[in-house]
Amino acid sequence: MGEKELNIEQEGLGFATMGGAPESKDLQHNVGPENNSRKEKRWSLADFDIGKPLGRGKFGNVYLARERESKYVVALKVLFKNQLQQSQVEHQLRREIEIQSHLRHPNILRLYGYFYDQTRVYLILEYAAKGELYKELQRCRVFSEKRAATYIASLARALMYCHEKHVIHRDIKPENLLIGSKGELKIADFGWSVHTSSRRRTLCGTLDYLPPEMVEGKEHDAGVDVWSLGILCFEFLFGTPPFEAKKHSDTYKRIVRVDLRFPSKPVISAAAKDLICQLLVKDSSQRLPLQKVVSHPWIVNNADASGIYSHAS
Ligand code: N15
Repeated sequence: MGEKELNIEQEGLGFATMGGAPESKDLQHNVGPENNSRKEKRWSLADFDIGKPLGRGKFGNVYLARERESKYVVALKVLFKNQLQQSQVEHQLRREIEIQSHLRHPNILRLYGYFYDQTRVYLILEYAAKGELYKELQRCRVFSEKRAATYIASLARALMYCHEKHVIHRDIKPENLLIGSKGELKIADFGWSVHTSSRRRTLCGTLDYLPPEMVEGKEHDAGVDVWSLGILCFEFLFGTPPFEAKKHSDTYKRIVRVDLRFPSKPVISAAAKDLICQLLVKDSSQRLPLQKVVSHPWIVNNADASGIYSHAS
């Protein structure tokens, strides 16, 4: 069932010939969450009805799209080959596709497949019906402890899954998170692809989510993800990341000193602060392991058991 969506390992080249030989061998893949038809398919733009733009990026845009035969709704990301070439990111893109296509987790946005033509590369991505998390955070200003704990638990489980597969540094800032139709959080790694939302522009090149070892240019490991979980937890509850400062250099200083201060408002439980303090630890080996994040009393007492935050509840 759906095991052949993206056979990058077998086929190897993918769109290696980014120059765009249209006759170059295509990959075969199916679309949909659990495509149980045995049929394998080479997708083309003609297979999709294209809808409204969902987002804009440096290399191209993302559109709402629907596969004509199955009526399955997806997000179709269109990247321009010449822009990818100019920025020398084709290799990175191929690597990202390879990683992403092997990840199957309810809290990680699926990459169903891809295809290309002479000028563009198209990524068939999961559609997250409730949109961008950072916009929701802007709208609400802060999240309730219940909602924050549910998101943090989902993220911790998704990151545990990634770490088991030796995939680290998921760059989990709010801009990289989407919300599914049931309110579930989805990591959608925008990575290098520079998503030019207004917030991104204003915070372009932000250090806010980076751990001390990364801002200091030292070696780093899976502990970076644990740190960013702490940053995110703080931001969900207080509305801004903890080490924010007007000047880049001041953020840098606050990160390396772990200058963590909790605002007096909103009033947040001691248990939430305890978790944040255990995540934002300078020595990456001393940060709370993800297994212990999901069993932390604040998570256990606040997160929805299903890992889904629903507006209805
Ligand atoms: C290199 C490659 C394999 C990585 C694949 N991942 C990405 O390219 C990351 N990426 C995800 N880039 C764009 C997206 C993206 C997917 C952006 C927006 C959406 C998306 N799925 N669903 C949306 C979406 N749903 C929305 C609902 C309301 C308003 C806006 C929405 N955007």
